[in-house]
Amino acid sequence: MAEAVFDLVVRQARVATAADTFAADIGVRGGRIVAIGEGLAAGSREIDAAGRVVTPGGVDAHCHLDQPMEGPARMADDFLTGTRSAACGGTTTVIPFAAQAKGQSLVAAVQDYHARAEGKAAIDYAFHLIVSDPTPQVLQEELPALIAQGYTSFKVYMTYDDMKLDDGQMLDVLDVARRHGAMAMIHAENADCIEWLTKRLEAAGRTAPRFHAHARPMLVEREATHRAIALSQLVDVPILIVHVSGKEAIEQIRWARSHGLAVFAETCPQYLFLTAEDLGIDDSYHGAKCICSPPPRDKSNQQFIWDGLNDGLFTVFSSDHAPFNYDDPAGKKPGGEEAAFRHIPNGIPGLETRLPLLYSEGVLGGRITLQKFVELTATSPAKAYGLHPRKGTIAIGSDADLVVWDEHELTVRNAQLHHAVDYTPYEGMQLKAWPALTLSRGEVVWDGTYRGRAGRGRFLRCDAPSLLPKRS
Ligand code: DUC
Ligand code: ZN
Ligand code: ZN
Repeated sequence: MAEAVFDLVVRQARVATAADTFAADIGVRGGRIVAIGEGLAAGSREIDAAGRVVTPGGVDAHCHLDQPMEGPARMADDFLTGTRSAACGGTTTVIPFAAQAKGQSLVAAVQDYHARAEGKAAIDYAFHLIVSDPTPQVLQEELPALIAQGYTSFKVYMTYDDMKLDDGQMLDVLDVARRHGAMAMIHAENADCIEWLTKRLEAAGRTAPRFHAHARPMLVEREATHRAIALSQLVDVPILIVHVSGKEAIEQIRWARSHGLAVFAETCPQYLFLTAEDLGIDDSYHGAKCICSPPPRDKSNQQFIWDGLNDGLFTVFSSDHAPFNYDDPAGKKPGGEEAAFRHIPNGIPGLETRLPLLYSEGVLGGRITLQKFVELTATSPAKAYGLHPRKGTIAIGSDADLVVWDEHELTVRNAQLHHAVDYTPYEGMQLKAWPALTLSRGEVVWDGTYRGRAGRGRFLRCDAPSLLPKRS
């Protein structure tokens, strides 16, 4: 038997990157890709990928895990169950949020979040920050210091009472992003419009889950998207608008791009595969399962999202996994009761289904190319948040984070998923593919059975986002 040259060789893969598809063996040593070629020498371990597409492991750049919440709400997934679920769906890097509570120091929020991840994460992880209280201390000291330490992206909210910033505060934090080379992510919905509509709906007794979508129509997202663009233009800094839901917000982003502004955008599976009808066509409470913000729109908007994925409008495709149990006083039934939509925690699970949904309906459904799939789910998110080329691609020197795909018919069943949430919004959906294998730094973490281990995931310090202009 020939002496092993590699720790692992993945043989005869149809390797897909954001640029190409080609047949090759992949040689792995020390958790990294060290050779790509034909007829590589033997590995201590060999995986036969003949005829199989092999993509980079997914980078889910927008998910919420064990994020401290106001009131009774508690996220169902911590770092253990969330990263386990991610691995089983082909994702090998997650970027959840270290969220500053108002009155809290940003550094304390980061320390607390590290404690939540440590010993639990099964795949590698970085943190975005959420800035909810931009005090002078945060703006002048904490945020610049954290950016320099590898937390190079942060999210700001234009809605949610416990998170939202006014326009002046937005300008202040955007200015920090510009001066220190961070990526600013913006949740764009107009808080005052939402509150005004919510009160009117409540006064009319319209409090069933489906009215969540009535309280957050496209207009409120469109207005806030335009305002975010204007604020970024004033400061002269790139921004990334997260969870874009449909046509009118897309039009604002196209307008910005046509004026030469660096406005990036993200969308999520819920805007391709759910509609407002999933929040209920009558007053049934089950619609609470699909309450997220912005809400899913109508069928016609789904096509605008597909078009935006295809033509470069969107840079990133993330899950916005925000896991709350349905039948749970800490979840979608606050205090154990069916509640008015205002009180239902926003968010749906999606870490494990993100890649299979897009691969099945996008790639195998003939809507996007395999290259586009890799770009949106791995390469561009890694570039947007300073993790490329370590993550997000198949190249010499990159971590051996790989997915071997199995194209077969299957039905999504929550019972077969690995998160800790008691439902999936995609229950019963027919898919055409699922990862046969997920490798994280060369270790098999999913082969039809979860093989990961709590605590094997490593914290990743992010470099300056490579999508941003270089700073001199
Ligand atoms: N909306 C958010 O902004 N964050 C988490 C989940 C959601 O629906
Ligand atoms: Zn958001
Ligand atoms: Zn989110």
